[in-house]
Amino acid sequence: MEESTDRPTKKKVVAVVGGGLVGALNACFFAKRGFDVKVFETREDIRQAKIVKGRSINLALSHRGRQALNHVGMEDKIVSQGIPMHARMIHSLSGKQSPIPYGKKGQYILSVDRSNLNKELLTGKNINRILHFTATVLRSDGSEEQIKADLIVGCDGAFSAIRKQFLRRSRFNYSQTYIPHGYMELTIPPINGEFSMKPNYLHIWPRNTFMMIALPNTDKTFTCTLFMPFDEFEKITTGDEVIEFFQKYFPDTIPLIGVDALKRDYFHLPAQAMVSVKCSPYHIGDTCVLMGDAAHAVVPFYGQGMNAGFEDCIVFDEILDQFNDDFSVVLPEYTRVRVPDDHAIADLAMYNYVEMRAHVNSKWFLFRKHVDNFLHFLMPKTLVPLYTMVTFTRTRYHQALERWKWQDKVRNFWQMTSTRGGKTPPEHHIQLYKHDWLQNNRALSVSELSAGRIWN
Ligand code: EGU
Repeated sequence: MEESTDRPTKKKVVAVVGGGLVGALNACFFAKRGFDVKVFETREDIRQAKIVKGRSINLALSHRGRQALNHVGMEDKIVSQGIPMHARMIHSLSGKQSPIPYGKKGQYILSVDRSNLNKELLTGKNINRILHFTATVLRSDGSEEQIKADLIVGCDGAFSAIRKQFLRRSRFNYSQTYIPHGYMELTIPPINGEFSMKPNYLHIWPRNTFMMIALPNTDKTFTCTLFMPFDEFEKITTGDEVIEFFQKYFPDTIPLIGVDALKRDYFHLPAQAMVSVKCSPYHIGDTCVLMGDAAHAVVPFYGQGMNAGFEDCIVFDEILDQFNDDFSVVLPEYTRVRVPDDHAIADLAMYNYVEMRAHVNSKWFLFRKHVDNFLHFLMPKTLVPLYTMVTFTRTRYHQALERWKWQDKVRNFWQMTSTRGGKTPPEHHIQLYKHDWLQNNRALSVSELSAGRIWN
């Protein structure tokens, strides 16, 4: 609600630092609320750039991200440019392919092109009148161009310059963890102008420590992402060794990528690092707030990095509504509400990394997902797979994490009773168990999960 008597003339200025995915989306959100938005970006304007380097090429857009796009009227456009993935396609070592649906019929995630999405967000009709691209860095000492803003929104990624200012302050918590794995992107070209594998799937080659996934692109290529420990990347030094490695772990992909392309592209770029960042609070006073990777970089093993960052924008927008754009109340409330959820998705992604690396081959992956889907089929209200809550709902991440902890106990209980020769317990047993557990509500701390070890 506009209190036109209090501030009738001047629009509040919001400086969004970072013109990446979250910065550009945030600009749309703030413009829609009637703020005077200025976007600062040190890289060249990607709307004119030919090659955009760094960061992964395609991303999995799911419910949370779509909801955020919907708030700024861009969901339909972006969805129409994405490729639906209704299921995973698990590739075994022998080349056998097995699909596992993501959800019920009609539930799917989308493969979207990062640079296309970024361009669309920067040219969205919501922000064309306020976009202020500049090659100067926003510096606290004002040594470059100076602007006065009522609010600074740091959306400048995992290595945020804005967050660096937070680090100098008392009582700011910060941790960052590099995982031992790196990733490398390779391309599967089309064959005779057509996709060379089934397009509407997220293709996965789970091989414990080594893992590859492939997402479809609109130009009928697939972008493969190979995940493996840096020391393994370094062991491979010649083209022949690359082929030998692929022959051993991903033989069915050699003809798809092509021997020559593989030998060449493997050495094109070094493997990229993955970092997980947690911090709190997300704000300073009533003037500065962090969102997206600047607040919480996550490892990519839940496909939620962009989705979580986009959901930050919705949450902030909802709190602005609730407190009439009063930044002195909105900023602390945003920290209070959002930190537990962003920390939870950072933990879940790290946990999935640890789990996949430890014992996820194709058989195990198929088995686990089928068990989850079957239990969900038996008790749709009680046992919801974690990835379903994360991917297809806006269940708060910290609640999804809590629920998953007791569901795991329920499953163990069920497995225990059934291996003792008992039948599947009737659902009220499960309900009782859940009730008891909720009564005790002594949640496992994250450090008790194996992901916790990575943090310490
Ligand atoms: C990793 C890198 C399959 C894009 C996690 C699933 C990912 C993506 C999974 C990347 C996996 C892993 C989920 C989605 C998605 C699965 C998910 C992972 C997209 C638990 C471009 N992950 N990713 N989980 O369920 O919830 O299919 O870089 F291999 S989408 Cl690691 Cl849903």
